[in-house]
Amino acid sequence: MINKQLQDAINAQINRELYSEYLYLAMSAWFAGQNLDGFANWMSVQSQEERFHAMKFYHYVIERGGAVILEQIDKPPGYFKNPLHAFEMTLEHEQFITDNINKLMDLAIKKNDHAAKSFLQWYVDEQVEEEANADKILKQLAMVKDNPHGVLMLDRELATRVFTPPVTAV
Ligand code: OFO
Repeated sequence: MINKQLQDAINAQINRELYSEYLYLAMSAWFAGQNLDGFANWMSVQSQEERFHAMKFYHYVIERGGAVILEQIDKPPGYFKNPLHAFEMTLEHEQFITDNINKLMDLAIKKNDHAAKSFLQWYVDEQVEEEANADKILKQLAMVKDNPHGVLMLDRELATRVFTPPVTAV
């Protein structure tokens, strides 16, 4: 049975993951409106990953005999100054998520919940990748600045991203 405090903290994280899904979907829509379909694809895949993150928590709470409580999801921004701005926000958001995953891990350690620690380790590792992915594209965008040729080249590359659910799926 999951500890109530841990259950509540995971429910709050489910909400953050669902907000992440919503945020990246909003970014995908914005990029599509800019005719940057590769960026839109990347954000759409990112959005699907976030749903996966939320559902992995969701199933875990149920499996541990807890209750999933869904809360209202905040409205994401619908406008971004340029691609660089969207990726600055993405990296900042992922750093915020990492911070919250670390807090969840701190709580699992405090409660001496070994199962939760093992489960949360997947997210700790995943966040390294989440931040690195956003940071890489942000740095590439900073390199090309407003050069349309560079932005279009990057757009082609981001068009190749596909969603592959991790094999460790709960
Ligand atoms: Fe779920 O990792 Fe991004 O937000």
